[in-house]
Amino acid sequence: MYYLLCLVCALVYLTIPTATGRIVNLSGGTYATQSSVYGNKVAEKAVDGRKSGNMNDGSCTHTENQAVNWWKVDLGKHFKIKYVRLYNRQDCCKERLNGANIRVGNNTYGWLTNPQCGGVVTIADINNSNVISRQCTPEIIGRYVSVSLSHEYLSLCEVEVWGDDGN
Ligand SMILES: [Ca+2]
Repeated sequence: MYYLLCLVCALVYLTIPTATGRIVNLSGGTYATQSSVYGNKVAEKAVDGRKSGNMNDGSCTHTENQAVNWWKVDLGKHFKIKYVRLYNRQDCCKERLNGANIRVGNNTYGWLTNPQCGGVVTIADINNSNVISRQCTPEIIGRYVSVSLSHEYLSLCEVEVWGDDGN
């Protein structure tokens, strides 16, 4: 009888699915940096939880226009990233985000080399919505998430990084 119970227990145990973490926004309040700062529009404004697309509301980033312009967030440790959402500027110049590239990986300076999460941002994306989503297919394990753009000002009003928090 004892052995039979143990066998039942073992079968039940083996059929329980492997636990996975919650899918949450990992970027809120994390440490962000960018290639340069235009005005006082620093990188942290894209992870301050405020999503207004109006630059005058003070919750959007802005770089200078250099050859390569980038924004990067450090999640503190690596996570399995599923998708990334960019909240674009809406008061002006939203087309500047055309060609932006999202990358996820473990290389701190990987805004040109870490694996790409989805395709580059297109004009169609920009015209379709003020929030541009890119799915990482397959999911990418990484600590750093970057957005890069060549020869154009880079402005981001919020960046959400959705992934498995392991809890
Ligand atoms: Ca913001």
